[in-house]
Amino acid sequence: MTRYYFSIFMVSTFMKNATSAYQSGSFTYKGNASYSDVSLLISEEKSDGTSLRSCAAECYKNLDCNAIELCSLPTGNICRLSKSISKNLVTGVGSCSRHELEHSCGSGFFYNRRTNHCQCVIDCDCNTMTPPIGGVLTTNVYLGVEMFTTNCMNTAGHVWTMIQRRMDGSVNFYRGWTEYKNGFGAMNTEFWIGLDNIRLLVVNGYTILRVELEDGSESAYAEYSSFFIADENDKYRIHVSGYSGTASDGISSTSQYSNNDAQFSTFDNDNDVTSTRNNAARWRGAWWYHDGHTSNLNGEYGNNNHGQGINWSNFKGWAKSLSGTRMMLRMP
Ligand SMILES: [Ca+2]
Repeated sequence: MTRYYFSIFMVSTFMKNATSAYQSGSFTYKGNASYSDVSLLISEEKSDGTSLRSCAAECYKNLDCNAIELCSLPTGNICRLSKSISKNLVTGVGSCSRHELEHSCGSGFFYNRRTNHCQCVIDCDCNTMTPPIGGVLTTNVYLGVEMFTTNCMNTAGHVWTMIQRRMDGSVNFYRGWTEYKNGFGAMNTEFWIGLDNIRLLVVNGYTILRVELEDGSESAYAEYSSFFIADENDKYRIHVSGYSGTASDGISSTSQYSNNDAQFSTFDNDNDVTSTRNNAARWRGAWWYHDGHTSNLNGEYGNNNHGQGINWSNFKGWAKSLSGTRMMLRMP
């Protein structure tokens, strides 16, 4: 099938924050679509005068609209605004013509006009999920060609991509470099999403970190408006700034034990500054250690020995292993 571009009208205001590639506001003809491909936002029948031009104008008013269908039925013409994006050209039943907003985000992606970001097709990252407030949904995350599974949590007014969770001690977190690089655990209990996946999120714009901590029924949080980790060549070195929250700063405080700007270490890959020992082994975890630590969220569950448990020292000190943690990222 030959693809051609069906220019509707020029748009100067709706797309002003987007790159110039979106200035034209044109639709791309995708061929006929079957109904199962469509998430209906509205279905409006007009007795006459429904045209591609007016249908496109309706779509531009709604930032959730990514495609339109113009259908000719015996009862009249119908304009459908669609949220869904087709991965491929679709041919189907009926006499509907489908037109999708033109973009340059690449195959399998669309341009989200609410966030001004390229985004994968529906239900393939946490930005497209809508867990209930305080709740969690599991999804696959596609960032380019990469894919991994994680939890999306709706908290503090945003849907976050979870990168770590402790809740019951059911998963052993005292593991080596390869497992911390690739990830381990179970989505319905405890997991570490993997340093390579965290790095993938960061380079795709997930640069706000939220840490939620639980000590029995007591909870606290820490947020960092800027979060970044380097690649494996620099041992996933961490950089955070812009702390806010109720737990006090456990990563970038002025403490001599602060973890900021440290490389990641595991018991079998010692990248800390202490020449006489491996701090991952000393603190029974895997973390960004210089020497001591002000946080140790991959420490040993239930271990209340000094510095060896799940610690956030400014919240409950070094001799209290927390009962639950969640580390989560989102885009600004
Ligand atoms: Ca060492």
